[in-house]
Amino acid sequence: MALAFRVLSLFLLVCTLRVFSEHSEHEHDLNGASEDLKYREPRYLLYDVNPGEGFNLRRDVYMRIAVLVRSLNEDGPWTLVLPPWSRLYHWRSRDVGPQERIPWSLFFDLDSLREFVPVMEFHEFLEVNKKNTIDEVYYLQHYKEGWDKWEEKMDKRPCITNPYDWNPESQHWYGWFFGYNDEVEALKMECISVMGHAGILKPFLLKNTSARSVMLDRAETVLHDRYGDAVFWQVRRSMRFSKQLRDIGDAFRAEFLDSTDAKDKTVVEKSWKNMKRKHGDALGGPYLAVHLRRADFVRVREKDVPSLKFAAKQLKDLAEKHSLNKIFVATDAPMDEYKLLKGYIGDSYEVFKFEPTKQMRKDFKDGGVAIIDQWICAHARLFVGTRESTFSFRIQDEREILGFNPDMTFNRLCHEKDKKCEQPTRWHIEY
Ligand code: GFB
Repeated sequence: MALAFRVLSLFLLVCTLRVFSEHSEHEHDLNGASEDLKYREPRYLLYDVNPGEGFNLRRDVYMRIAVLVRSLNEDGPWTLVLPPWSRLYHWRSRDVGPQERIPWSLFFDLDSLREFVPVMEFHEFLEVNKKNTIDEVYYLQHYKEGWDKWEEKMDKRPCITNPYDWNPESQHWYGWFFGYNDEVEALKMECISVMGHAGILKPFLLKNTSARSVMLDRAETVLHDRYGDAVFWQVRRSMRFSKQLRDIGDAFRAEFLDSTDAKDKTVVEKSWKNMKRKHGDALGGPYLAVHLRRADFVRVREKDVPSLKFAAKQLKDLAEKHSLNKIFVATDAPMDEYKLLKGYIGDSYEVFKFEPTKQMRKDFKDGGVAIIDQWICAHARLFVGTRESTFSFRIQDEREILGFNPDMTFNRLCHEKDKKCEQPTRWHIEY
């Protein structure tokens, strides 16, 4: 048993190093590393995010942690364990089967992620680990006393709130663990107050613990090391959607929107590393795409969400200005609201919405359908989003990667009372 575990560990380590040594954008080269470093057993970094956070902020937290794990690999082999998607607040469809323990491979291309950093699914980690325990969990929190001056610091502190429970029988901690709460426990759990960037955790992980598997809970507490720099964009570029979802989006574009990559100048290279587009390289399909965030936004961001009538007016004005007669609508609005919007737009424009088959909804769940909407928006000639929605932000990044003219990307709908109607910040891609 022990021998089998060591052989499997060595195999994983070799895979990890292979992925790493193929990494041309990587500054560090493990081929030149000492023998000692090459044959050290891999360590595993797991993380989770505040349960209330949505899908697209979670994608952003992945980026922060992926940069940390890449940096940890300068010292020895670490693998990032991807947190399964379970019970997200917005994923409420009841007729699609359970929306729990969803692996990342349903939504993302893991080979592409691995071109930035070694990753594995949580179920793979459990197989390799051979036991259903995580060695150490650190629950990140802010400082109880608040702060009056920004400084990078972290300290072990008593927990302000603690969602983990001590199990006196097993002498372990139990908690949510991405919906694996019946199966997985932790050997140790402590709270850390932290103010700073993700990189602040590196010395702690290297010097203050030698645990094989370490989990950082509430990982959104730490910030991006450098927001918007070339490394930020490398990890963002590596986050390609799974091919099956892209294919569905592409088929919809071709059938209804007269949009193909060859015509639209949006052909992607096999590896994101070989794709360095300039602004204006991409043309996009002959349609205007809108991300119209409604649902809870109508309530919590009332000042940013226009009435359906005013949204329709803005869309018609933009479509006319850019001579586009097809409008694609991505929205989380209920069907009756969508129909109202379509009515307000009128017959002068063809209005489309992606309507998945029953089977697609079962196979890809709410998350997959949302990604298909994002993919179709990313390929439009002109995109207009919703203020402060991370869903819209991720479409904007995708369009930066494809090489659109920023004027055709950084646009948003405005509330009728918002006379200034300030447009989104332009976060441009860096190579
Ligand atoms: O992605 P997300 O974090 O963006 O959350 P925000 C919105 C979720 O709603 C998505 C669904 O993950 C989708 O499941 N959704 C939104 C959509 N727009 C669309 C769409 O056009 N098409 C489809 N198919 N689905 C934040 C939340 O949302 O809003 C926070 O993360 C909080 O938890 C805040 O609720 C108010 O950044 O827009």
